[in-house]
Amino acid sequence: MSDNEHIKSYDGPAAGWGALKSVTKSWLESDNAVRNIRAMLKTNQDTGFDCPGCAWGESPEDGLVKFCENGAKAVNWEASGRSVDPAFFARHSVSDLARQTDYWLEYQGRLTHPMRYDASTDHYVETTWDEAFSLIARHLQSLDSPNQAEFYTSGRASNEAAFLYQLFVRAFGTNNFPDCSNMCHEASGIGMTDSIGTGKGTVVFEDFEKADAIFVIGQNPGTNHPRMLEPLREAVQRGAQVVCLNPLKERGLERFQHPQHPLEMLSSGSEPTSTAYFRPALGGDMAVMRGIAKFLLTWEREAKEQGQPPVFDHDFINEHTSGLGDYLSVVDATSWEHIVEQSGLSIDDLELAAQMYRRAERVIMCWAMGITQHRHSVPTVQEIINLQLLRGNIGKPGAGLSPVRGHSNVQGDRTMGIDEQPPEWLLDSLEQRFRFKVPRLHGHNTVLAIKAMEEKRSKVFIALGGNFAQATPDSPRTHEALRNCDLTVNISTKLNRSHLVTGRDSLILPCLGRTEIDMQKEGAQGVTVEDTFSMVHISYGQLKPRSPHLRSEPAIIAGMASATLGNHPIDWEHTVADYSRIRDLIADTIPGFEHFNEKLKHPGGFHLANPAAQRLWQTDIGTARFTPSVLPGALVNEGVLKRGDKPDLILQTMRSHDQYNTTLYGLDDRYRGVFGLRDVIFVNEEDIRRLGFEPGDKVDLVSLWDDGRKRRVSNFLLVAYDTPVGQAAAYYPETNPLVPLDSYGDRTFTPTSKFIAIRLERAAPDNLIPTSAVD
Ligand SMILES: Nc1nc2c(c(=O)[nH]1)N[C@H]1C(S)=C(S)[C@@H](COP(=O)(O)OP(=O)(O)OC[C@H]3O[C@@H](n4cnc5c(=O)[nH]c(N)nc54)[C@H](O)[C@@H]3O)O[C@H]1N2
Ligand SMILES: Nc1nc2c(c(=O)[nH]1)N[C@H]1C(S)=C(S)[C@@H](COP(=O)(O)OP(=O)(O)OC[C@H]3O[C@@H](n4cnc5c(=O)[nH]c(N)nc54)[C@H](O)[C@@H]3O)O[C@H]1N2
Ligand SMILES: [Mo]
Repeated sequence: MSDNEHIKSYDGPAAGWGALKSVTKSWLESDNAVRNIRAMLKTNQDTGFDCPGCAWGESPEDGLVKFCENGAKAVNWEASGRSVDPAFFARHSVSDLARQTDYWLEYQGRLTHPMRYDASTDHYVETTWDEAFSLIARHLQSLDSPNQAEFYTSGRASNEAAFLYQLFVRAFGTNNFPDCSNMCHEASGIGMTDSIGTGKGTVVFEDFEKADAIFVIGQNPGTNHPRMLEPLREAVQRGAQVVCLNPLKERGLERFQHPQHPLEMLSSGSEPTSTAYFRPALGGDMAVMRGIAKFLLTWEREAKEQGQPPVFDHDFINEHTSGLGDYLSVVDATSWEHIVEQSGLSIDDLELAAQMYRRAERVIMCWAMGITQHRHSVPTVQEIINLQLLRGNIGKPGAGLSPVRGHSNVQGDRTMGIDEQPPEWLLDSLEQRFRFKVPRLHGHNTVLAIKAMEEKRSKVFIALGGNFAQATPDSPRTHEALRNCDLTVNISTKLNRSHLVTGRDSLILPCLGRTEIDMQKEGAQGVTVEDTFSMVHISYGQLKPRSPHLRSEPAIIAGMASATLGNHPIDWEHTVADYSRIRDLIADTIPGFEHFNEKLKHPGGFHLANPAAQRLWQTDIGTARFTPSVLPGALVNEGVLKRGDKPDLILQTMRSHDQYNTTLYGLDDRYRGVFGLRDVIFVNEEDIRRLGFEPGDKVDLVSLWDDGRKRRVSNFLLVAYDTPVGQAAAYYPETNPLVPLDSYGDRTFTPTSKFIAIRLERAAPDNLIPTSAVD
């Protein structure tokens, strides 16, 4: 393909025919077409398995299978008929494999056998489960302290796997639980817990049917939570407002056609999903929220003077909140100039947004990575909450907070105790039930784990799923840190780069996916997950496992645990013979899960109570809290500014329509008009010319930071794109080498993946072929 052919505009609506075509294509091209279609029809049904895609929930009354293009891709991808078996590893050395793209690696198919790295030949060789478990036990037992091991979790792990894993790791003696959540919704958890006493969303599915306005902030549901488009569209149809805040005009938010409304598809009509679309600067959302609050305050004062009904919900504020006075003082002290400059919105736009907010009696605020992957993400989340508190928009039907989670069980994993800073009640509860001294010292998050491995303080790295080497920031540096380890272990379904960045010893432990039948000693097992609305339900795999050598995640954890700890503190093998035994342990220790096995019998599962949704505030002060944060001065890091480096652009790193995090299903990004290529940077045409380039030029992206390290990715195609001036975008994970390890959110340690100061340089002429291009 020539460069021109990679870029075409996409005029159709989101979902609709394009999505259907794409799903059909991916089904028909898959090597297991019929089996996959059958599998897909079983997703989200009572007897089927939970979609391994995103964490969006369903209405419990609605028995319909929800149709979503990207869920279909996730199922197809897992049910691949190709195999990465011992013969594959005999053909390819690790150094050979490391030269392949991420797309190629996962495309090779499912891992089938436990494999051990042999450094003398640079090949993975087949091993047995017993040998693998005793190698792990030997390494763990030889450490000077349990805190020299890191136990990573990716958010697809079921509740049963996560609970067992945390029990094993704590019985071993550490709280080193870096997890994908550290890179994801950490700010939502921290900000919400401080302000309202719970870290989870306060709404359920039905609230979307009752809201007068739904704000969608820093989120691209058309790609990442496609099933969310339906309630958004229904909201618009019944006259509610959907207000989007996003620097990019995301197709899924602009217009949407639902595949299950055939008439509409025939006419190729589509209705607008959003009724207002504001395009702030990257990192400008706190300023937007502050601007809305400032308008509300102005109108509140005017109403008071004129004897009109108040704008604020004073009954709610008096009964349920603290700190209004201090908050209003910082709102007064924040200048309009500062708000306008940082938000990137005009005063007129801010006023319009404020009017839309004020007119709605019931408002839901949804947000995702555009909010959480910034340095000031916690105060931004808290400013969203401040606004909601002003008008009593938490804990009433049709209103509330909805941090839309990513991985299908990332929320459940935290509930089960995957937490490097565990609450005391959890540790007490484990100690009481299992009678061992639990470690109290807080452990490492993702960034701290990388630093510990870099400095050789940590020597063993074990990953329950995910792709740590690619999902994390500062890639070359992180890879070096992993290579420092004595042992790296990955429990995975498919080959990825984390398997190729090995410690001195390294293991690949292949596991069942969620689509597969999980047969244990006492029968076929189901596993549970918690969705973004705190609904917990059980699901059963339907497909024959890809290989007879695969084990389930709970079985693998039990194997590692019994090799390392014997039958302490539980009989691991007996427990995993029937997962209802794991659920009994959860019922004994985690609040809300009493009678767990019983409750699962209810079709659709059960809802974990959310105290804030009932206006019960489990904060240290017993009420919800207004947080009076000052708007940050400059958003670019002080160190960069001190060095006098002026960034050409601010870069956000995001997902294409054809990927699931580091898993690339393909190289297209249909809605953004990019085909067959991922090394692209979207830049406003005015910026391209200002910087002395032409659209279609090849550039290197150089990241600006103050530690003297060089961070660069090469040969990116410059694409002229409708993005605000100064605000660029490119895909993750290719751009992770640009994210400095030390550039993370205050309190969250979440890498600032949506705010990287960069310079553009002309790419060297001798190497102009982008690394991800295919013909
Ligand atoms: N198909 C598919 N589904 C997925 C995933 C996937 O990779 N593929 N990943 C899953 C996971 S783990 C997660 S966390 C979620 C991620 O879901 P999203 O958060 O939707 O993912 P991103 O692609 O990172 O998109 C960020 C969006 O925020 C906008 N944005 C970026 N910076 C800012 C900002 O400063 N302010 C505002 N207002 N907007 C901004 C971007 O333009 C983009 O539209 O999706 C989950 N679901
Ligand atoms: N620059 C930048 N970096 C980011 C982000 C960003 O927006 N920008 N987003 C961040 C976010 S929100 C997240 S959540 C992280 C994601 O980080 P991770 O969760 O670590 O990454 P994934 O790409 O989701 O993991 C994919 C791998 O999981 C394995 N896998 C798939 N299914 C299963 C299963 O059922 N069981 C097991 N054991 N393994 C399985 C497969 O081998 C696959 O290769 O990345 C973060 N990194
Ligand atoms: Mo995520």
